[in-house]
Parts: sequence; C-alpha cells; structure tokens
Amino acid sequence: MKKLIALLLVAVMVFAMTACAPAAQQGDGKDTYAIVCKDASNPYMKRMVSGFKTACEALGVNFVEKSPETTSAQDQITIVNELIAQGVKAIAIAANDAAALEATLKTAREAGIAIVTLDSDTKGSQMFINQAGVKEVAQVLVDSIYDMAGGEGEFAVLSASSTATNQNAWIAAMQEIIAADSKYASLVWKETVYGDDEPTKSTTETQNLLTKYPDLKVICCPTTVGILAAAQTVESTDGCTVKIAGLGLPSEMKEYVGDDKVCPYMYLWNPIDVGNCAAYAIKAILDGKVGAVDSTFTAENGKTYTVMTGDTAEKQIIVGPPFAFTGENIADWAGVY
Ligand code: RAM
Repeated sequence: MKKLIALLLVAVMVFAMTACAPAAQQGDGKDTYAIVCKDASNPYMKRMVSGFKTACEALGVNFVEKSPETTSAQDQITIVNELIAQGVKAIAIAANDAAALEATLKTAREAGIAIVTLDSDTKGSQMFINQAGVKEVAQVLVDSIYDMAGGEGEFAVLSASSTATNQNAWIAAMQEIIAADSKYASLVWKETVYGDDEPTKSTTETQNLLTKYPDLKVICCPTTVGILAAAQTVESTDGCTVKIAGLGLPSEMKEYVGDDKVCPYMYLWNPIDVGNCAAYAIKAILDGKVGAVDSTFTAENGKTYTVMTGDTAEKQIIVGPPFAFTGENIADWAGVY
C-alpha cells in the first residue's frame, strides 16, 4: 500500500511539474512562438494575441504570451531576456520604442531566435508585420481632420506613448502630408498629447485639451484606447461640439460612431489578422521562404506577401489597407473585433 501511495505521489508531482513548465520547456519537441504586446491590458493587443494563438495552433507550435503591465520598453527587454532563457524559437513583439530593444533582440537572434515586429516596429527585427501602410494611415487621419473641421481651424492629436514607433511614424507622416499640400493650410495643429494607452490618462489628457483650447474642432486619436476615452469624455462634457477622429475598435466605439455622433467615422484594420499573419510570417522565415526585398512568398495560410524594405526593421510586409467604419457598417463589425 505504502509503495502504491509513493508511486501515486510521484505521478502527481511529475504531472504538476509538466503542467507548470513553460511551453518551451515542455519537452514535447515542438517549437514555441512567443508574442510580446505593448502592454497586457489593451483590448486591441488582446485581439492581436488571439490571432497569433490561432495561427500557432494551426501550425502545430506551442504559444506563449508575455506582456508588460504598462507600455514600457524596459519591461519588454526583461521579458525578451526571459524568453531567450526559456528557449523559444521565435518572438513577435509590438515594440514600445524604436531603438531601445535593439541590443536585446540582437542577443536573441544570435541565440537562433527568429524576431518579427508587429503593430509597432523596432531596430533589430528581421521583419515588421505592418498593419497598414504608414502614408495610407496618415492620409486618412489628415483627411478625417480636414473633413470634420470643415476645412479649417484648430485640432489636436491624442496619441498613445511618446516612444511608440507606430504612433510616431503616423504623426510624422501626417505632418508631412499637411506641409506638402496647401489644401490643409488652414488647419492649425495645436498640440500632440500622450495618453500612454491608459484609459485614465487618455481621459485626463482629453479634458486638458478641451480646457486649454476652447476653439478646438477635432481631436484625432490614432490609438484605440485613446479614441474611446476621448469620445466618452467629449460626450459627457455638456455643450461640447468637438469631433473625434482616428483609429478605433468597432466593438468599443459602436455607440459613438455615426453621422450625428461624436465620431462621424473612424478607421482600423483587423487586429486578429495582424497577429495571425505574424505567426505565419515567422514560420515562413524559419522555413527559409522569405527572400530579398521585392520578392514574394506564400505563407502557410495561403496568402502571398511582397517583401518590402523596412523603415526600422530590415524588411516589412503590409497586412492590408485601413478600413472605414461609419454609422452604416459599424454594427456589422462590432461583433467581429
Ligand atoms: C492602440 C495601440 C496600437 C495601435 C492601435 C490602433 O491600441 O496604440 O499600437 O496600433 O491603437
């Protein structure tokens, strides 16, 4: 009897150890693909993770997510070091800084780990899975501001974190577009503020803008967290006629989007597809299918991508164009993402 109990105890311990072991150390012979988000609580990031996870399952690899609490590049460095120690095969990261992670990612690559960036790029990445072309995104944002302001007047930008590569790339491209065309000469960009993709900070920053600039016509928010906070803030401010433009999740913005609403229309792309594409791109890189700039490759999801020169990473591929959500279609998309 004692022997049986001892045997049972050993079996329970082995089971517990296996269940608690990180995926890469499970010893099941499968590769592990890791995803690191800008932060762990952003609903946009959660959708990206779900797409990445689905693709990992389809590819028969283990999946792990490790994301920092806040949009900190330093915390992402710590996480990447942990993933290197864990022996993952690949890391997809939405970077909180364009340069700070470079040395750590280099170490990861020297350890044989494939590195892609998604959502927000950084130096040291082999390939950026770009959700949509930077100029295309900037153009729809500028045109939204122009349209919602009636062609002239004051606007402000509520961004995410001040070091986010994607946000800064869109903002820089918006500045170029406005400077290059006299059509936009009567628009006055008062300020860019940062809500760090935190609802409370984004709300405070919106309130500050409303107080500071009584003639403000539009707040443009190229962040899903920011646009929701800004729309809610403007709605709850008596007599406020400021319009909200930007990038938002239809599921979160459905009650605020429409011709006579605080946000007449907004843009985004499918974040689930972005995460999904990242895992398939990793597989293609590991299989040696990704060639030089201007070549194409067909990933195991059946989609063919053109390899382009990266702005920050070595190469990039573009997942799709920005899509417009209006009062007409928002209900159809609210259940999707
Ligand atoms: C926020 C994040 C993310 C951005 C989207 C549009 O969730 O800032 O990086 O791509 O918005």
